[in-house]
Amino acid sequence: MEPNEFEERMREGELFHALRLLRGAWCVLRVDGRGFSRFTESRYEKPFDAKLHEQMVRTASALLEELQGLYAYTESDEVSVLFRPEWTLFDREVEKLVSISAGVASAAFTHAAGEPAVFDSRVWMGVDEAAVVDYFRWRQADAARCALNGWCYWTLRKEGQSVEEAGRALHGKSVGEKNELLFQRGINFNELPAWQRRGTGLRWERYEKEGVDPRSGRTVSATRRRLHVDEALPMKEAYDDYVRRLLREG
Ligand SMILES: Nc1nc2c(ncn2[C@@H]2O[C@H](COP(=O)(O)OP(=O)(O)OP(=O)(O)O)[C@@H](O)[C@H]2O)c(=O)[nH]1
Ligand SMILES: [Mg+2]
Repeated sequence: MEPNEFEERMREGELFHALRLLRGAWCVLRVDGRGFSRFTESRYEKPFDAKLHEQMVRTASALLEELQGLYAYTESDEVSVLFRPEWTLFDREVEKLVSISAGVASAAFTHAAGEPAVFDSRVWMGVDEAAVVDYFRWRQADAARCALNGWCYWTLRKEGQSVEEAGRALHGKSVGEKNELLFQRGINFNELPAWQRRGTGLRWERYEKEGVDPRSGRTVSATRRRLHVDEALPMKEAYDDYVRRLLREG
């Protein structure tokens, strides 16, 4: 067999390598901690731990910087990173993007936490700005739902209820009833830290940096950019506006 033929036959096994993100589509890479229910069990406060939150923000920062994303949103053990339709990193190869984002997240989190942890990754694509706004509204609604459930569940467990008892007590309860359950125990859900209820956003901001030009000795000003972390995101329609502004300003 010709060497070239052999090479080609072997390459045929790399069936997914040609797969690329649709040209012109907005895309989001979402990484999620693998088995974090177990990983967090003995290491972090329940339902929320500020230390885990900080480690997730550091993971989100690493992803934004490394992949040159436009915006990152983190809640619980996940991070979504948004990219523009014209983004061409790795020629939009799906295998590269999914594996490298999972690798960056796993390395950054492990470094921040000091313990090995692993993330998976997936791709979401949207046809226009409205779809991107819906995507982030969807993840924020997930954050709100999980925060309310988590607070109710762990409040009952800390009162001494078993897994089954707490599950039964919450089964079929409305959002209002869950808020009331917490309120009766002295917890006002709406006053809990915003990052727990709404998630956290990371975006680029521009700033002016002054320096001295070594040739002329004159003070000059240059525009730089740095990451800004929004720990108190708006919610619902106001969050839609926040995302829309980001897409336009970039
Ligand atoms: N203790 C603690 N747990 C947290 C915190 N934030 C997220 N988690 C836990 O992380 C888990 C995330 O849920 P999932 O991603 O659905 O579950 P998982 O166990 O990671 O499973 P896979 O993602 O499918 O591998 C939940 O069980 C949360 O309770 C936190 O601040 N403190
Ligand atoms: Mg997970």
